[in-house]
Amino acid sequence: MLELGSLEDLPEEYRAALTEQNLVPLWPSLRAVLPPGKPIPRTKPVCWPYKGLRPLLLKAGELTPIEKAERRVLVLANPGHGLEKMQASSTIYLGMQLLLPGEWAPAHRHTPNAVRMIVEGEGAYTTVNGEKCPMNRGDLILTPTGLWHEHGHDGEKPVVWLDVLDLPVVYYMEASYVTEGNAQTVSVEAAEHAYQLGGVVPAPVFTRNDQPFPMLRYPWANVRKALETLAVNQPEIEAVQVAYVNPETGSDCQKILGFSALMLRPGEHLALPARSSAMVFHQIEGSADVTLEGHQFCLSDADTCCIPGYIQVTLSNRSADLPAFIFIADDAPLQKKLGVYEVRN
Ligand code: GTQ
Repeated sequence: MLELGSLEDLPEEYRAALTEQNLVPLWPSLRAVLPPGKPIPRTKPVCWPYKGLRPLLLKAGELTPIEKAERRVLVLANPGHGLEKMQASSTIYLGMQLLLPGEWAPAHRHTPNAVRMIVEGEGAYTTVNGEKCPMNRGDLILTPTGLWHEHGHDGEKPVVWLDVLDLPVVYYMEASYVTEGNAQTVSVEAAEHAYQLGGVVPAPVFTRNDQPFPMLRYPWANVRKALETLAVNQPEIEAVQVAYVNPETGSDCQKILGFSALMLRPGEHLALPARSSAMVFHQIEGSADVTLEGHQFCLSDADTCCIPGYIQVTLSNRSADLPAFIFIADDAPLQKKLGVYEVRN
């Protein structure tokens, strides 16, 4: 590949004349924006062990009252992007949120989409568009773009959950903003029972459910059962993995980020092909090694890590006796819509 001219090759007064008219020569920067063969990601492989994070999050509970935080969150920031950017990858935002007994995080709605993966505690709930969703370990709760949401806690112990948002994308598009609201009236207790069974959906004669986000809570007990059933009934399947989808359409449950749950059978090593999308792994149960070029992360309960795209990764269950369960977030839905999604074998 030809070596291109640098900025310094150009006479100073020429460069000044360009700058004067808001013009930039492409060739000195061409290889940076179009590197040969594959991208040069800013996203670094990073792991955030829960053991290190938890005491600092609980300390934030002492240092900052909820009224002074609105959302009491420690952001899992990728140093490759600069910590101040508050990004795990180019598209994914991750935050660990703490709610103490009796606290309330007031209602708002915003353009970025969020999901919550519940990490610990009982008795908290998120109310999304009037639907009250209890928060228990491993549950996934959607708070999609534009829907009102607030968090409350009637339990006795701290509750912690992982927030996954497409905030970096929506912010980059200069489309990120929030609207404050009043406490919602609860109109329905979590309606996930309407979608108990794959393949059949509620179909009332007079109204079809045409909401863009019909299912807001995916209880872990159901997802875990689906994975275990899959493992038992399809022993030949390559990856015991289920995607969180919109039960009305079967497509990704949100438009920008995709979510799935993976079960590693006891002793299983699963080699994933290099894909163009960055990925986040969060350990729900058990423990697993995440191995990629030059890095190995050992994930145990509630640990979270992020890896860039275009890299092969192997997931290994560290136990020979017990399954390991991992929650996965990636930006494949966005990449597919934009036509840049790739799998390299
Ligand atoms: O709970 O609504 O981690 O609005 C970042 C922004 C959580 C939330 C975050 C948010 C929220």
